[in-house]
Amino acid sequence: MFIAFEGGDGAGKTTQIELLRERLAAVGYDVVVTREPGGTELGADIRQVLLHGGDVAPRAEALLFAADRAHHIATVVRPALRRGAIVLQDRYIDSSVAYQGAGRELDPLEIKRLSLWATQDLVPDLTVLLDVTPQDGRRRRGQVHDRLESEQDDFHARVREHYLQLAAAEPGRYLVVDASLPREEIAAIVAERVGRP
Ligand code: T5A
Repeated sequence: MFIAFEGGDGAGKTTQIELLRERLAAVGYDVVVTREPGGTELGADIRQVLLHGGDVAPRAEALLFAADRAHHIATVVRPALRRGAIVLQDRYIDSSVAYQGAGRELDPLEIKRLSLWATQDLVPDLTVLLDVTPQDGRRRRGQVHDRLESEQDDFHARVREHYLQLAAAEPGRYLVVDASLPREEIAAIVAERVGRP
């Protein structure tokens, strides 16, 4: 089972992934927690350039996220899924569609096609979208902002809106949760949807 967690910066993805990991591991599931960008050694270098380097042109940014994804899916995620593990992944294709497609105003459909090519069409079984307002996300992140997080609230508003559109288009494959709920309440909603003990 492949579960992606998506949402604006500071939505609480890392927190929820850890709570679900604990729950699944406690009953003996093989659980792999990973993230994009940066889920591999190569990805860590790409992450550094993307989030903490200098200026990157929008199309170069889209290609670098896709390159990280291609390597990550081929070398970490597909092998884990093949051996029967549950993969919990912090960000996936929808991050590119929302941030580069809607946020940077590149064509969201082209961005999606690029990532589907990069991953040979690997689609998550479930995507958990933690819906956070730009203001709440900014407050939760505190003083530390990387290159994408430093974008203005209108950028983050476009990202949020596009995420919600993606979820509305495929309700069977998405779980949308209000990220302002208490951690344990969100965790219970996610656990119920995942449907494992
Ligand atoms: N990006 C990424 C793209 O533009 N395109 C792409 O294709 C990809 C893959 C990644 C950046 O790159 C961009 C998107 C991002 O800008 P990142 O470091 O992975 O950077 O950033 P985030 O994914 O945003 O990670 P964060 O750590 O900032 O946010 P999380 O993981 O969503 O949130 P979390 O769990 O760390 O929580 C944030 C804070 O809120 C608190 C936590 O304790 C923490 O302090 N919190 C709550 N507070 C109140 N109520 C709750 N329910 C809470 N849950 C957590």
